Amino acid sequence: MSHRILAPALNLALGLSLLLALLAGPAAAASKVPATVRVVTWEGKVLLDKAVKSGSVTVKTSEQADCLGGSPTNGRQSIPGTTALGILQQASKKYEQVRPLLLSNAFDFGLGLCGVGDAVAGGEQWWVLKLNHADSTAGGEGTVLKKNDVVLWYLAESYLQPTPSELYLKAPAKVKRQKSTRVRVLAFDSAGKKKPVEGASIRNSNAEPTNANGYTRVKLNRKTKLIVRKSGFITSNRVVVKVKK
Ligand code: B12
Repeated sequence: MSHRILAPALNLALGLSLLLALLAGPAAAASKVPATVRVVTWEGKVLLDKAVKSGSVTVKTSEQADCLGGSPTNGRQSIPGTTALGILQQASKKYEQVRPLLLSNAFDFGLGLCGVGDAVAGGEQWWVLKLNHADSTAGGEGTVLKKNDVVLWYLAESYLQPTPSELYLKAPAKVKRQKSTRVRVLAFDSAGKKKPVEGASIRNSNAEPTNANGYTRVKLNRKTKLIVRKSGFITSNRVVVKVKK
């Protein structure tokens, strides 16, 4: 082939690869998926409840992560894609209260979570993973996330007891000052089936406990973080309600 024919072909190829590189830039950025990650303990402590964007990450494993048995070792492992463990690792870079993570590599089918900051599973305690309010059937790095998914890592008191249902507070993001506004409390069981919760009190409000359908009314006069705690349940999501005149 002569140079005269080759030159335009080369130019075209170069131009195309430049275009592809330009397109790949935003595509790579777009591969980060926004989702919510909650970290809650059986004592009702909320370590984190945030929207976080995450993608592929690298995590550290530790020989001290013995909560699931086996023989974990110190090491590093990359986790491709956006996963329930990846989002927790991403969050731990940003939020001090959820670092370091204590992870086990003792099993060939996946990584196990033993600790988040000071909350380390000891004795019968264990970290439960829920995706969109139902128990995940895979471990943290096998649980793949889609946009706006909700991940819950819950430190349960004992694997000998059933995991409590997860409280869920449904409230508007904005209300009118001192206007009585209806909110609802539901609870999701391990399979993700929801039911209204009666008799739940909403923290930071002077609302009556919820009725048999899970409803109550709140009146707020300033921006308020609402949350529901009830014995025998996993503490709810936090709803930040803004107040307008
Ligand atoms: C008992 C059990 C548990 C117990 C283990 C503690 C105990 N002292 O018994 C507890 C309740 C802690 C547990 C937790 C979880 N488990 Co489990 N568990 C089992 C089960 C039913 C039996 C394991 C066993 O005793 N094997 C016999 C012993 C001799 O073998 P072993 O290799 O030493 O067993 C150990 C490991 O299996 C380890 N282990 C148990 N579960 C998990 C999960 C992960 C991700 C890892 C890395 C290790 C691990 O703990 C066992 C006891 O030391 C298996 C199902 C099965 N039939 O294998 C599921 C199973 C292993 N668990 C599974 C899952 C998904 C989980 C959770 C992610 C559930 C959740 N939604 O939270 C969590 C782990 C979350 C985390 N912290 O990272 C899956 C793993 C699937 C996968 N490929 O990812 C399995 C296969 C069940 C299923 N869905 O089919 N589990």
